[in-house]
Amino acid sequence: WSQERTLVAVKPDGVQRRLVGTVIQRFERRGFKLVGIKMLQAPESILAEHYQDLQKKPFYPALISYMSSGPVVAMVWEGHNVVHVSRAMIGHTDSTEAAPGTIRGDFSIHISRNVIHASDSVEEAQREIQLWFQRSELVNWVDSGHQASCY
Ligand code: YYY
Ligand code: MG
Repeated sequence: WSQERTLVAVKPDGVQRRLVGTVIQRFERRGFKLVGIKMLQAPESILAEHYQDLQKKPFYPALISYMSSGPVVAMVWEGHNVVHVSRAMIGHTDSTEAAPGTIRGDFSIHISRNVIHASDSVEEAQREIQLWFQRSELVNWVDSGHQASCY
Protein backbone atom coordinates (compact mmCIF):
# COMPACT_ATOMS: atom_id res chain seq x y z
CA TRP A 1 0.00 0.00 0.00
CA SER A 2 1.71 3.15 -1.18
CA GLN A 3 0.86 6.56 0.26
CA GLU A 4 1.11 8.43 -2.99
CA ARG A 5 -0.14 11.97 -3.69
CA THR A 6 -1.45 13.68 -6.79
CA LEU A 7 -2.59 17.12 -7.87
CA VAL A 8 -6.18 17.41 -9.05
CA ALA A 9 -7.71 20.68 -10.22
CA VAL A 10 -11.26 21.53 -11.15
CA LYS A 11 -10.79 23.83 -14.12
CA PRO A 12 -12.71 27.11 -14.63
CA ASP A 13 -15.52 25.43 -16.60
CA GLY A 14 -15.96 22.87 -13.82
CA VAL A 15 -16.22 25.62 -11.20
CA GLN A 16 -18.71 27.59 -13.34
CA ARG A 17 -20.82 24.47 -13.78
CA ARG A 18 -20.86 23.75 -10.00
CA LEU A 19 -19.03 20.45 -10.41
CA VAL A 20 -16.62 20.96 -7.49
CA GLY A 21 -18.76 18.97 -5.05
CA THR A 22 -19.28 16.13 -7.50
CA VAL A 23 -15.55 15.84 -8.10
CA ILE A 24 -14.75 15.84 -4.37
CA GLN A 25 -17.47 13.27 -3.73
CA ARG A 26 -16.10 10.90 -6.36
CA PHE A 27 -12.59 11.04 -4.94
CA GLU A 28 -13.79 10.63 -1.35
CA ARG A 29 -16.03 7.72 -2.22
CA ARG A 30 -13.24 5.98 -4.09
CA GLY A 31 -11.39 6.02 -0.78
CA PHE A 32 -8.83 8.76 -1.26
CA LYS A 33 -7.87 11.26 1.41
CA LEU A 34 -7.99 15.01 0.82
CA VAL A 35 -4.84 16.63 2.22
CA GLY A 36 -4.97 20.05 0.54
CA ILE A 37 -7.58 22.24 -1.16
CA LYS A 38 -7.88 25.86 -2.24
CA MET A 39 -9.70 28.05 -4.71
CA LEU A 40 -7.62 30.52 -6.64
CA GLN A 41 -7.46 32.57 -9.77
CA ALA A 42 -4.41 30.86 -11.23
CA PRO A 43 -1.61 33.32 -12.04
CA GLU A 44 -0.07 32.99 -15.50
CA SER A 45 3.29 32.18 -13.89
CA ILE A 46 1.86 29.00 -12.35
CA LEU A 47 -0.01 28.07 -15.52
CA ALA A 48 3.10 28.53 -17.66
CA GLU A 49 5.08 26.19 -15.42
CA HIS A 50 2.20 23.78 -15.06
CA TYR A 51 1.87 23.41 -18.83
CA GLN A 52 5.57 23.96 -19.68
CA ASP A 53 5.68 20.87 -21.93
CA LEU A 54 2.85 22.22 -24.10
CA GLN A 55 4.26 25.68 -24.80
CA LYS A 56 4.93 24.94 -28.48
CA LYS A 57 1.50 23.43 -29.17
CA PRO A 58 -0.96 25.37 -31.34
CA PHE A 59 -3.65 25.20 -28.64
CA TYR A 60 -1.36 26.58 -25.89
CA PRO A 61 -2.53 30.25 -26.00
CA ALA A 62 -6.18 29.17 -25.89
CA LEU A 63 -5.40 26.75 -23.06
CA ILE A 64 -3.79 29.47 -20.94
CA SER A 65 -6.60 31.92 -21.61
CA TYR A 66 -9.21 29.28 -20.68
CA MET A 67 -7.34 28.34 -17.51
CA SER A 68 -7.16 32.07 -16.62
CA SER A 69 -10.83 32.73 -17.36
CA GLY A 70 -11.98 32.12 -13.79
CA PRO A 71 -11.05 30.44 -10.54
CA VAL A 72 -9.87 26.84 -10.27
CA VAL A 73 -10.06 24.55 -7.26
CA ALA A 74 -6.72 22.87 -6.67
CA MET A 75 -6.55 19.78 -4.48
CA VAL A 76 -4.03 17.24 -3.29
CA TRP A 77 -5.37 13.71 -2.88
CA GLU A 78 -3.51 10.89 -1.17
CA GLY A 79 -3.84 7.13 -1.30
CA HIS A 80 -2.80 3.86 -2.86
CA ASN A 81 -1.87 4.35 -6.54
CA VAL A 82 -3.73 7.66 -6.52
CA VAL A 83 -1.91 8.99 -9.61
CA HIS A 84 -2.91 6.08 -11.81
CA VAL A 85 -6.41 5.72 -10.40
CA SER A 86 -7.12 9.46 -10.73
CA ARG A 87 -6.23 9.37 -14.41
CA ALA A 88 -8.66 6.50 -14.88
CA MET A 89 -11.34 8.42 -12.95
CA ILE A 90 -11.00 11.60 -15.03
CA GLY A 91 -10.91 9.77 -18.36
CA HIS A 92 -9.39 10.48 -21.76
CA THR A 93 -8.04 14.00 -22.45
CA ASP A 94 -10.36 14.28 -25.45
CA SER A 95 -13.82 14.20 -23.93
CA THR A 96 -15.26 12.67 -27.08
CA GLU A 97 -13.08 9.60 -26.33
CA ALA A 98 -13.70 9.59 -22.57
CA ALA A 99 -15.71 6.61 -21.36
CA PRO A 100 -19.05 7.14 -19.63
CA GLY A 101 -18.49 6.82 -15.90
CA THR A 102 -15.35 8.93 -16.03
CA ILE A 103 -15.57 12.57 -15.00
CA ARG A 104 -14.81 13.86 -18.49
CA GLY A 105 -17.00 11.17 -20.04
CA ASP A 106 -19.93 12.17 -17.85
CA PHE A 107 -19.58 15.97 -17.86
CA SER A 108 -17.75 17.14 -20.97
CA ILE A 109 -18.06 17.03 -24.75
CA HIS A 110 -14.98 18.96 -25.86
CA ILE A 111 -11.23 18.59 -25.30
CA SER A 112 -10.85 22.33 -24.71
CA ARG A 113 -13.39 22.33 -21.83
CA ASN A 114 -12.61 19.07 -20.10
CA VAL A 115 -13.49 20.07 -16.52
CA ILE A 116 -10.59 18.61 -14.60
CA HIS A 117 -6.84 18.11 -14.36
CA ALA A 118 -4.95 15.26 -12.70
CA SER A 119 -1.19 14.66 -12.75
CA ASP A 120 -0.17 11.98 -15.22
CA SER A 121 2.85 10.45 -13.43
CA VAL A 122 4.26 10.25 -9.92
CA GLU A 123 7.13 12.58 -10.90
CA GLU A 124 4.75 15.11 -12.45
CA ALA A 125 2.55 14.91 -9.37
CA GLN A 126 5.46 15.86 -7.10
CA ARG A 127 6.40 18.74 -9.37
CA GLU A 128 2.82 20.01 -9.65
CA ILE A 129 2.07 19.74 -5.92
CA GLN A 130 5.16 21.87 -5.18
CA LEU A 131 4.11 24.34 -7.84
CA TRP A 132 0.53 24.83 -6.57
CA PHE A 133 0.90 24.36 -2.81
CA GLN A 134 3.13 25.51 0.02
CA ARG A 135 4.20 22.72 2.38
CA SER A 136 2.22 24.39 5.16
CA GLU A 137 -0.98 24.16 3.11
CA LEU A 138 -0.91 20.34 3.16
CA VAL A 139 -2.43 18.61 6.16
CA ASN A 140 -1.14 15.25 7.39
CA TRP A 141 -4.28 14.26 9.26
CA VAL A 142 -4.53 10.82 10.82
CA ASP A 143 -7.14 8.46 9.52
CA SER A 144 -9.24 7.05 12.34
CA GLY A 145 -9.18 3.71 10.57
CA HIS A 146 -12.84 2.74 10.76
CA GLN A 147 -13.24 2.85 7.00
CA ALA A 148 -11.26 0.04 5.42
CA SER A 149 -11.37 1.73 2.01
CA CYS A 150 -9.32 4.64 3.28
CA TYR A 151 -6.12 2.81 4.23
O1 YYY B 1 -3.19 15.54 -18.99
P1 YYY B 1 -4.41 15.94 -19.79
O2 YYY B 1 -5.12 17.14 -19.24
O3 YYY B 1 -5.35 14.79 -20.01
O4 YYY B 1 -3.90 16.33 -21.27
P2 YYY B 1 -2.55 17.08 -21.74
O5 YYY B 1 -2.09 16.38 -22.98
O6 YYY B 1 -1.58 17.20 -20.63
O7 YYY B 1 -3.09 18.51 -22.18
C1 YYY B 1 -3.41 19.46 -21.19
C2 YYY B 1 -4.70 20.14 -21.57
O8 YYY B 1 -4.55 20.84 -22.80
C3 YYY B 1 -5.89 19.22 -21.81
O9 YYY B 1 -6.53 18.82 -20.62
C4 YYY B 1 -6.78 20.07 -22.66
C5 YYY B 1 -5.81 20.91 -23.46
N1 YYY B 1 -5.67 20.39 -24.84
C6 YYY B 1 -6.36 21.02 -25.86
O10 YYY B 1 -7.07 21.99 -25.62
N2 YYY B 1 -6.24 20.55 -27.15
C7 YYY B 1 -5.48 19.48 -27.43
N3 YYY B 1 -5.39 19.02 -28.68
C8 YYY B 1 -4.76 18.84 -26.39
C9 YYY B 1 -4.87 19.32 -25.09
MG1 MG C 1 -1.32 16.36 -18.73
